Amino acid sequence: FTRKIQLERSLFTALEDQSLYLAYQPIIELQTQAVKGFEALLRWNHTALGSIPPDEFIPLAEEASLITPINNWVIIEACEQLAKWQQTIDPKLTMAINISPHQFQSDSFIRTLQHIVTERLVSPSSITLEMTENIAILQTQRTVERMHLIKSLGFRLSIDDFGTGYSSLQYLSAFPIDELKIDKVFIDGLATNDHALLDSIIQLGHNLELNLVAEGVETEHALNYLKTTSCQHMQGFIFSEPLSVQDVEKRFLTP
Ligand code: G
Ligand code: MN
Repeated sequence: FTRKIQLERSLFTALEDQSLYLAYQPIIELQTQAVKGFEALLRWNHTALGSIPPDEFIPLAEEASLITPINNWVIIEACEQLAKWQQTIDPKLTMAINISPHQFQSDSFIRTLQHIVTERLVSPSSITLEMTENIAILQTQRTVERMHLIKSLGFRLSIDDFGTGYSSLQYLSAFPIDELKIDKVFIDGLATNDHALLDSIIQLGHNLELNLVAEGVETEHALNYLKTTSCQHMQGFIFSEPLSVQDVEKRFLTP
């Protein structure tokens, strides 16, 4: 109880004191091992209590009505960071940003996207918005319309944790999406030579002409298997954990 109150109070200043920050995990092209871009991941390093997982602080932020400013900050911050790295590292770099189902339905989310476009913070075609399949559980028609609006602004759309949520495949042809991120559970299966579902998901994505990203790749074995498939990209500890801005620049900024 006291921990909860302590966390909630600190959340009010977490953006200002920079204890809330973004970590960036590289997304790699499987065949060339080249860095395609990064996924921005929200992290909180509390001054007294240390690292607080998003699962714990996101519900608190929702309760304290801080979730909207935090969500909008994440999008703007990740876009501004990408604009810098496109200038200093590689102009073709992309950024993936996680969007919650609630955030997806909010007007301030759309206004933030419009702000990025009108202020030319970065090209929207280099931004991929990731959402889980659960986004479609309710209000399918409204969801599809909203996706078309986001696409018309020029952003890319991706389904995160694919294969673990909403079980209907029907939405795949209704949604104007560009990419599937294959959930880690299907990659983990490779350890026991269990690749029937992984193969099927890759085939499905391929048939729908979607870009594919394998998530949570941790072993050489999994990496080698993926290289034999038509999956284009991967993300995982085998290449890199989520990194701080400084660590990204140490590793990828060649003087
Ligand atoms: O829901 P989403 O797929 O966006 O979550 C990504 C999370 O997975 C991040 O918190 C990230 O730190 C974690 N992650 C990224 N790569 C790996 C990995 O190779 N192994 C494990 N266990 N976790 C990972
Ligand atoms: Mn994600």
